Amino acid sequence: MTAVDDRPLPEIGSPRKRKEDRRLLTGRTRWTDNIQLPGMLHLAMVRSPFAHARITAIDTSDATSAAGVVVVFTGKDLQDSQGVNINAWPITADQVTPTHLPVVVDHVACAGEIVAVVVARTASAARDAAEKVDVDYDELPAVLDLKEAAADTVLAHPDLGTNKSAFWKLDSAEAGTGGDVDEAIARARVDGIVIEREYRQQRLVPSFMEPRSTVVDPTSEQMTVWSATQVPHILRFAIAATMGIPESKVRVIAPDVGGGFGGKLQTTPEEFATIAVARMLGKPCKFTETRSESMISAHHGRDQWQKLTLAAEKDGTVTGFKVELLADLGAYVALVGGGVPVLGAWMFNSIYKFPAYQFTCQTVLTNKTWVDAYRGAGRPEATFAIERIMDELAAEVGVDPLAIREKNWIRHDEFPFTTVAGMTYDSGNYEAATAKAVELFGYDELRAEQQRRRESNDPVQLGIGVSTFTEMCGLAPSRVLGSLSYGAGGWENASIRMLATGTVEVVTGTSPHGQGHETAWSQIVADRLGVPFESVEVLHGDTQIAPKGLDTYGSRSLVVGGEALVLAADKVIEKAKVFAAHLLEASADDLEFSGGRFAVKGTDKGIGITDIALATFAAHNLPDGAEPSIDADATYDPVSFSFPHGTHLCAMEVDTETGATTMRKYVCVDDIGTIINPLIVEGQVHGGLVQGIAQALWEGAEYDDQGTLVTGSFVDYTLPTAADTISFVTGHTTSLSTTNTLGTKGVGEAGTIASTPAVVNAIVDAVRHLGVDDVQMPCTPERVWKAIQTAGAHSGDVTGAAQPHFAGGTPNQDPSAGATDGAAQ
Ligand code: MCN
Repeated sequence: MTAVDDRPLPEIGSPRKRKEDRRLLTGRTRWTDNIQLPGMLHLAMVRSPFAHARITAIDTSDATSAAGVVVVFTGKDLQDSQGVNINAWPITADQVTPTHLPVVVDHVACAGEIVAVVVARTASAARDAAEKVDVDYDELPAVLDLKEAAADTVLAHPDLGTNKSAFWKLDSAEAGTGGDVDEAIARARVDGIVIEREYRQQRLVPSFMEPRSTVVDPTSEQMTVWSATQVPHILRFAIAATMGIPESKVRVIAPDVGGGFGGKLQTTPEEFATIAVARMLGKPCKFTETRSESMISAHHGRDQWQKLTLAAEKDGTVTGFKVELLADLGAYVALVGGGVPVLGAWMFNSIYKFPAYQFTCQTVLTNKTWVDAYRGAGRPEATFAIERIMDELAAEVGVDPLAIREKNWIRHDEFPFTTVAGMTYDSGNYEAATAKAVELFGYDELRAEQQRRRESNDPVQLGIGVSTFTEMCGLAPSRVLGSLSYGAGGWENASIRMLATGTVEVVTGTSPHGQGHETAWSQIVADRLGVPFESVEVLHGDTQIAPKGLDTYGSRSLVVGGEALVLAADKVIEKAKVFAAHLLEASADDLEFSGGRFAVKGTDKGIGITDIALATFAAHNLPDGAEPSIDADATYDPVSFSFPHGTHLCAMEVDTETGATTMRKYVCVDDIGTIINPLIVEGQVHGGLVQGIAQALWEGAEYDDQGTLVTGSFVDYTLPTAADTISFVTGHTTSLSTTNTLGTKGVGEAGTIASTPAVVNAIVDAVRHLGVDDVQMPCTPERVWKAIQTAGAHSGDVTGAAQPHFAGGTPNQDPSAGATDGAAQ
């Protein structure tokens, strides 16, 4: 990549340490909960212990008279002022969407719902008094199991008459993007292979570091809301749309936010309740949740049943893939909750050339915490399903899992490629990424070790898990989102202010919460404008400072927000060129811009862009009628998504006597186009990997028969720590994206998307010869042990272990075409 001229880019690709780390690591920042305002009151939420109930009475008298308490509000008290939690993505016109009040009035649809709000002078007084609120409930039967919910025998919301919220379908024959899947399956039943499987995506809790917190100051004409959110702009919109406050009278600030992972891509009951109370009392108010509250009342992720039917020829060439999803919404349809499973519709075919495809999704309401985006949102589920079933196909055909993938994947010379789901992938090179992963992994050596262990009947068997993936990230494009009835666009905005003293102030509509945008955006601008990295300052997360923006999620910030920045920088250069020509007394056509300087071609006359900024500030000598500014603003809406891809390989040891699993080696090779900051990317990949591996091995939100979340703390919800993981080996290949000028593809979710199936495939591979063909996630030792016992099979069958694996890297395809090595460590 080069900038506007052929000057090499010193910043893009440089492993800069994050600018933001100094204040974050030394504690010199202000989290929402640190905010103290004069006269501020504190809220505590009284939450329902029951999953499904009617409220028959609430006695607030003891709580109201408790020390330090100012007032206690019930849902009835807040009825006219609290707004409503919105669903921004009704996936069908007839979607059944229960009304989601922040503080319920008489019906509780899941444990943890807010039934009253205690307001006190201190947070501890509010919490103590919350225990004194006496609520009478009539318990109702709760529907907790997804399949039972689909049967409609017990209703999560009796007044709705059904638990079924929406049915959504994508069929390649109907869409004209492929053949008829049922015909393909029928053909395969006669003279091919049909694999039928059902996989469970368990519930997960997006465990961000900083619990959610909101401070509201209603004391001036413009209300200020600080919130630990990923989406300050969406929150401002939701407040305006549902609470009747004009957007101009609301300022939302997301200060430094301690992670989100999709869990803070939400407008929450707690935010609305805090705003309503603050406005009613005319006093600043704060609410910060405890970790236990967070686990039960911040939205959960995943929770699906996936019924899959794969049709193939006897040699393993896939002829059709049918996906039937049952997706749990929980008690309400959250902000984008209905759309998350549907996002997978374009990804179940992944990197493959399937001729026929059908995806259907039934979303269902239950009496559990609502479900919404969690890192990857729709794409990890899809990748898991296809990568697990491709392994089953490989086992059935009797070839190595890599060979079955190679037989079916899109070759690098076939891009751009329109898939059977109707998505056009702009670029990619699956051969290159896989060849590199195979090399870094030492695939053949590990397969040989696996063979030895099987032959010697070693109680500790070795399994090798393969997972290839692609994903659609960079949400945008607005037109596509509109066609899916998404309630907003997907563009992003950036502006650049060239200050008189040489500082370049960048305002971005993205809202980072751990991704390092201040650093990466500085690198982009430094290269584009030829200014020092240190002189770029990035502002974000405040709707007053950055009024236009659509925030951070869906690995969209670089490919959409970063590109907006490039467009704004190019506008700055164009504007500055006019002034440069005037000041240098030259024709604009004779100027060239390089290294932050305009020079008259063939002379040593020139002027720096920061000098032009100063000249426009002074405005003493500008062309007649010129606007004295080179500042610029740009909004970018891409024509398509970006499609990162990669190959992950995982080696797991499985103790067949205890079911214990140990990770031996993990290699991932990602193709994310141009890398802006390799250090940030490394961090993103590592974090993503741990989250995906955690779904495979440890995490799962479990409810008891009463609808109580029994994994409601970190004692029971087994979030991994660094000590639970190994050192990952990462590498990169590069095929440039053609949907943005930087050639980049997103990386924020990539690690999570591919790693879950890699681990489960490795575990199953270790014990497949014992008759095991699935272990439900999380693959705890107990589950692995039971799977081995249930299979009860003989040992010594080494089917599939010694097959030739992969022709990529051999002359029939050129895996290095279009590829460059990345930083393998
Ligand atoms: N990057 C890069 N080169 C690339 C791609 C990305 O240098 N080719 C850099 C970007 O400049 C940016 C970072 O990597 O600094 C992530 O970029 P991107 O892929 O655009 O993702 P977003 O910034 O939009 O972040 C969202 C993504 C999502 S969806 C989840 S979930 C997630 C994630 O980011 N949650 C996170 N990473 C997280 N990291 C932290 N620390 N905390 C979270 O909550």
